[in-house]
Amino acid sequence: MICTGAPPVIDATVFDQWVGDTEHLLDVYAPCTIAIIPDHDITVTATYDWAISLDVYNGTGSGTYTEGRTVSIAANDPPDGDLFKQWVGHTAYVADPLSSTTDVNMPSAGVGDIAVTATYLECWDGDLNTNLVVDIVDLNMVLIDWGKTGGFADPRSDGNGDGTVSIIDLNMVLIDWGKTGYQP
Ligand SMILES: [Ca+2]
Ligand SMILES: [Ca+2]
Repeated sequence: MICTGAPPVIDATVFDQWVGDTEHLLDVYAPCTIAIIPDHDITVTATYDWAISLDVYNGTGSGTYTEGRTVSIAANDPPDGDLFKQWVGHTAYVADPLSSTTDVNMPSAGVGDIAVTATYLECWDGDLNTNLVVDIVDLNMVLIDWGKTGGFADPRSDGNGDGTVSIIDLNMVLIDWGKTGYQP
């Protein structure tokens, strides 16, 4: 096992990759990696490059990377009933903004830090059972639990989550009555 030492004392640098006799290394991009030592001397050198930070909101892949690196990102699972919609933010560097798992191609250092956010398609507020239609089923959920402050037949009947099934939850259903699909 070999590991990089401290990076050069220059602001905003980060480990880039090993160079030299790297055919003996398990992973040239890992700051700590396994070296398979052959029957002769080998030399490897840790190199550093400008650091660019990538912030991934509602997903994984955040970190500090060197320019030009390809970084895998993945959106978190959407809340119940919702659907992944798209990445927003610095999408010029996202390989496929419409895919929940894709790559970010880190820009040149001159661009600076970048950020992307996963967004979701949300059901209508009144679609309490998240089946993509606001109808009598949602209304009945409210009526069955009407006035309760717990022990709900279906906790989703408390649409606004304030602990009581009341006129507020009923209105959520009535305002969205008849709507289908996801919110635009
Ligand atoms: Ca529904
Ligand atoms: Ca409520």
